[in-house]
Amino acid sequence: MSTTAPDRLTPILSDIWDAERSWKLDTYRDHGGYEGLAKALTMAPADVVAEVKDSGLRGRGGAGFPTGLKWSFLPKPDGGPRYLVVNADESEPGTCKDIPLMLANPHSLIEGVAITSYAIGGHHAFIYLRGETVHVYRRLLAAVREAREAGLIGKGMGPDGDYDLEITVHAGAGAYICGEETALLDSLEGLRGQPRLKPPFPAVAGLYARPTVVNNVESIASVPGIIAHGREWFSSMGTEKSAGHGLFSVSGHVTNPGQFEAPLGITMRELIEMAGGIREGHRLKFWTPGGSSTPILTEAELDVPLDYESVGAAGSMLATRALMVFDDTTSVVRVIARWTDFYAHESCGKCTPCREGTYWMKQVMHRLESGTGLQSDVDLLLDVSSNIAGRSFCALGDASAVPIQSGIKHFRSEFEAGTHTAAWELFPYEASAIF
Ligand code: L3W
Ligand code: SF4
Repeated sequence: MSTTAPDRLTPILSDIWDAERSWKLDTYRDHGGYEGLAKALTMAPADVVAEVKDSGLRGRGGAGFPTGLKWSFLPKPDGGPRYLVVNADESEPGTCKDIPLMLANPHSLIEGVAITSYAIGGHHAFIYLRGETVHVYRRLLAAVREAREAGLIGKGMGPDGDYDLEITVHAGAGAYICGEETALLDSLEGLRGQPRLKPPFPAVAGLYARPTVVNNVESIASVPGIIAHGREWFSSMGTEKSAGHGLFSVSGHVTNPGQFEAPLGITMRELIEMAGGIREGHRLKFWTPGGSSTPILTEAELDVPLDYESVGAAGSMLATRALMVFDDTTSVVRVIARWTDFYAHESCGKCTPCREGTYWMKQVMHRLESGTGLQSDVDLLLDVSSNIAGRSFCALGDASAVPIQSGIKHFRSEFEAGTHTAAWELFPYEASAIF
């Protein structure tokens, strides 16, 4: 983690990341780890839910949905199982916060899993991990074993020894769509990972059709601090509607890319400064607030507070705070062509607008990138993308349209520079009438 400009940093999740063997139970406990769980187990589960709800914590996986509110959607206990599933399938281009968190301090997640499971009345929790990250898988398995051997999870937890919790770490096969919560649940059940129709939401019918809470890694790892220090402590950071602290992942053309943990509402200008500035001799061209799925922003938005409301008002989304920085050497068309390749590759194929549309946008982007696009291609991209957005089965389709639409909005001339006039475009006839 970067250590510059400490006055604007709030190293809470990342406080021990630089400590020796930070991933070990002893290190975590030396820094107050598992105190939140001990406290939670003395509270009524409903009070734990209320504490998280009142803290203002919002989901850190992209949508920003209020975490405690989601927990409170679970129906009343009926004697059957209910589950917590942690979405650790971090795959969004530019998003790189959950994997470092799980590597550097897996126990902060495990403690959060134990508190959350207790709060919702679950006795079996799953951590669904991106398949390619074998090193993270091993680290989580070792940490779960450590916690179990120390009696922190397993049978007979709490002062009265009447609470049991099992944690299963599951490695997926590496598909971006499995980060969509219902595709994740299908994958976890052993099915092909494709989104389900919502409603019912997982809170009502999730894993094995039972009530299930699905939360992002960072959301769950934020819970122990809230319980240990209280709702006011958490809500005193950030803004009124976007409370607390979060990991801001600054990557790309800055001098010192990295993770910067700060209150929500910090600005991109401050973060770029903390990251050592734009690399020497260059100027900022554009940036993303939350990975490739969020509309790009430019220098004009550098002072926008990075909270859900302000970034939304500026025409984008805070999402996962994957702040990718691009300087004046960048070809916008090339970047967006790579992102479009990504969406075309990761489209699960379930619905036609996304399956076919991402394929066609990819073809057109490649033409523009190689300078062989048609004059009509820029408008064709806008047409295809507008037939995907809002007409697809899940957010992946909408996301694939975002970079193209916002790229053309800001840098249309660069797209047009990739075109030339083809012979048939000179004639007002249908191509089929000519050939
Ligand atoms: C019960 C209701 N539950 C909503 C729950 C719902 C879900 C949460 C938010 O996508 C976004 C996406 C990406 N009763 C409910 C209810 N819920 N109404 O609230 O739901 P939703 O559908 O708005 O979001 P989501 O499916 O969680 C997340 C965007 O984030 N994104 C992030 C990508 C990040 C990664 C990664 O690598 N970590 O993939 C970037 O832009 O596009 O819009 O739990 O069940 N009435
Ligand atoms: Fe699959 Fe794309 Fe349709 Fe989502 S929008 S269901 S990823 S084809």
